[in-house]
Amino acid sequence: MATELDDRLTVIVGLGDTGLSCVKYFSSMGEKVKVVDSRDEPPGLAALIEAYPDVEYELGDFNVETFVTAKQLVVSPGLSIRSVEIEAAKEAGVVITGDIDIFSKQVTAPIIAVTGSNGKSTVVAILAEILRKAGKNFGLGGNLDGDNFKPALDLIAEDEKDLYLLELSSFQLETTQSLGAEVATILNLSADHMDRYEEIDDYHRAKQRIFTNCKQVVINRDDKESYPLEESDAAVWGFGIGRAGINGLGLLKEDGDLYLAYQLEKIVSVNELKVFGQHNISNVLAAVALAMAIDIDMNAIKVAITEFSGLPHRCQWVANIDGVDFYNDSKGTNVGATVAAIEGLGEHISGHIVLIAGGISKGADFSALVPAMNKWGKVVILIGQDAVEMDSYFDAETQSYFASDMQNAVQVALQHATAGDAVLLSPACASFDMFENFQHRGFAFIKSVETLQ
Ligand code: UMA
Ligand code: ADP
Repeated sequence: MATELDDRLTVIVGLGDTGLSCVKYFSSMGEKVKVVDSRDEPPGLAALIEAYPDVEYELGDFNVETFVTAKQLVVSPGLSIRSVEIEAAKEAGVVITGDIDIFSKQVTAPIIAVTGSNGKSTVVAILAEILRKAGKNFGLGGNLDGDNFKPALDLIAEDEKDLYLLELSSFQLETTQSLGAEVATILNLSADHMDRYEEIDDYHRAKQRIFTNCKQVVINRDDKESYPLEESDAAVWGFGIGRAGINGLGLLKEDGDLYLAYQLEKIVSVNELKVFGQHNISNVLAAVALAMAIDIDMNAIKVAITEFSGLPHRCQWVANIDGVDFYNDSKGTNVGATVAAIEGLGEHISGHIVLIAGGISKGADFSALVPAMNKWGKVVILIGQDAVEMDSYFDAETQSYFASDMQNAVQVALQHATAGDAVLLSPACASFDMFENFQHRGFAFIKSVETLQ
């Protein structure tokens, strides 16, 4: 009996980095694809035309017909799967998937998967250093930025790896059915992307998908929201800023010194770390737990964690001007991150913090910034689209000022700082109203600080 030919197309939704990696992957598999993007000039267009001149594309307003008649939709993380067209396709029985889902079905080597509201890139960078020191042949990809960046599907074109280390966002997890990681973690959970989710629970549920069918989990004892909601047989490792329990990483006090420890075994002294702040100790502990879960040699772990000096744009020291230190935490794009940065830096310096914040609020509730600033700060300088909304949260204990741009913000900040204080750019907001991305915002800060010298 003749079988009917399925001439429906795989439709790749989004022509950014993910979209391009999907085109590359499907083309290498001989699968016919079409690409759609709601933008008139998506960033991947020139590369698509050059490398894949035969691939069809549709730009501008989505055509629902393309969606409902597709074989499957491979949706980029920047787009909500709750959009009308994607919902319509789902109703019509079209499979909705994403790059991570495809990746996880394709590879056989173990996957280490890291998500969380904050600290993902830092933990992944520390773990990558550990794996390098241990001589592992591993692929590094997912929701990263900068030099480390590679969409997951681009890793498949490379030579075979022993294991894969993926940073995953809630957006990527939404389209992932069964990751099946060797070890998975939600580092922490606080509100973010509330412009994309109706409720914090939706965001939480998306993050929980990281645990589907995983063999081992790493939980943060200080954040119950990081625990898997579903019971499973997965082995559990814990980390937290407290005494380490069974199968746990934590802190141990001995003769007045504080040590990172596994159960009762000291690993290194906290003083030997180059990064500061409780959030970073937590990040290092998480990376060690993940490394131990896959049996990495403790010597490699020790060397890597004591050498790690932090990523750019994350509480990065920039300069000292007249006794005032300037720190770039442009990657602090939500309230939880900025609170962690204020507390970490506040404990680290002798004076007070002058905070530069603001941008696109993403529907955030900024209340948690107030006690942190009242304790560790003295002045907040607000920039960007939602500066006035942000200002309404602060009380009389923290003075606030508006600045017209980054240059103006650092000038006003310096006027209000005295020797021993620190000026901290940690916006608690997205950057797209004034900058291309958080890196561009961080570099604008660094450049503005340089003009003060
Ligand atoms: N967009 C449209 N119309 C479309 C498609 C996209 O307007 O049809 C917009 C989206 O709303 C978004 C932008 O285009 O603002 C980019 O979306 P995309 O899905 O094309 O993004 P990619 O270039 O594929 O990059 C994505 C991740 N970006 C997002 O999820 C927004 C990158 O994470 C990731 O490195 C890359 O996939 C490869 O895995 C960056 C990021 O900002 C670092 N992530 C967010 C975060 O960390 O907070 C989640
Ligand atoms: P992500 O990749 O999740 O955005 P990063 O490692 O890039 O995380 O750090 C982003 C920002 O989040 C940092 O600049 C810092 O302000 C804050 N941060 C880092 N680690 C933590 C943590 N463990 N808990 C809370 N905030 C953190």
